[in-house]
Amino acid sequence: MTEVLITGTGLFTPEHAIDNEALVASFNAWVDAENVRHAAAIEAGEREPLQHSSSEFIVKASGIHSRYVLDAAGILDPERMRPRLPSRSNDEPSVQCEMGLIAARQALETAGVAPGDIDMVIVACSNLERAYPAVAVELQAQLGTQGHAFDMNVACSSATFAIDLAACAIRGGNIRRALVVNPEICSAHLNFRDRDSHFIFGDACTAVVLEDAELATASVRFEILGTRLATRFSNAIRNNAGFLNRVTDSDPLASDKLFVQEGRRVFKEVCPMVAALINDHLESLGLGGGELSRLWLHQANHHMNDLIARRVLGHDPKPGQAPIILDRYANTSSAGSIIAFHLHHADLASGEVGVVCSFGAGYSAGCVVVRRQ
Ligand code: CO8
Repeated sequence: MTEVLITGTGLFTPEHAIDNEALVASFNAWVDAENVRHAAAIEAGEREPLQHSSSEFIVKASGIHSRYVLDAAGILDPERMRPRLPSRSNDEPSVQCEMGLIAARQALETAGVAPGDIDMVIVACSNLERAYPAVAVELQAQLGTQGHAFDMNVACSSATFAIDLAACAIRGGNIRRALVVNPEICSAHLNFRDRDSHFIFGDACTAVVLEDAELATASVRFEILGTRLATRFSNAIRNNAGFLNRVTDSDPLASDKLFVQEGRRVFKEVCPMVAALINDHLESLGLGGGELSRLWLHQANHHMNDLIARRVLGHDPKPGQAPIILDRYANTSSAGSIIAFHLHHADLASGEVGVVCSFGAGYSAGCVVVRRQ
């Protein structure tokens, strides 16, 4: 069977960072102004006062200290509380294409692959800035890749689902090289006025080059031993923004058109689902958790990753065995596990095995088992 390798990865990190203190200060300023505005109703018992957020809670509950965003000023302005991205003409590159170009060029350079040698581009992420033409086709034109390109969305699992698809296309002989790109602008779909979730997300873009092993020239390469995907329907993470909003006459600015979740339920339901997926997948490959050198897990919550790592490894992860990047990046949706891989793979020795695993809305979970060559 054709061997498929990951030969390059890339990462675009936005210039602006917001730490918890700055985010909480802006949120609390908005809360105070709202409570003053509704003082009479609060006094009359007709309305509950809004509560402050706190950095201590955010760190304790999630492990997040900071996040990168495309625009900090708009988010931190208590009068606005959403990023301000200038609109672009149809003749300018789209924002996600621009982020994708930076990550993709880095991944191609690492792999030692020219854009013209890529047969397929998949832009896979939680939110796409338009319905069509596909961002992937725009990226294909900007990069100068061959073949075909398309967009896909499996929320936080978009990257691993796209890696599975690309690996299958290479194994099947339809293509020989693929580029997977994950431009996540989570800040545009986050409700910065929701105390339960205003701290959760950040922006980033990752890229991965996959090749038929016969063509690969990169010095650092990981063989894909297998991929496995799982989905189970749940409303616990939901976003009702969509093209029907216009015709159903629903309020396009209502909070259900942004990210909404029941965080505790997600935690309880997703952790066992993910641990079972990884363990079953490893078993089918004749491997056990004890043989894993690294777990590059989805980056939503530190406690979630600790719990999943324990269930897979059979013990607490050793330092560096399940790298955490959410402390600096927060949850970057599908980019998270790939950022962890990008920043923490080079030290693995030949023959060492690891798992890239993402999970999130849907529910969805994707597992990619790799071995350093
Ligand atoms: N500051 C202070 N206190 C707070 C705050 C705050 N900001 N928020 C809540 N509290 C309080 C609550 O009021 C509650 O108080 P009380 O006990 O008095 O009722 C207490 O803290 C505990 O609240 P929770 O039970 O909600 O807190 P948790 O410990 O469960 O932590 C988390 C909340 C961090 C959200 C946690 O539940 C979690 O991380 N869960 C998993 C979430 C997850 O993995 N989600 C996956 C999402 S990713 C995805 O698939 C989305 C893809 C789409 C991306 C789109 C981009 C926008």
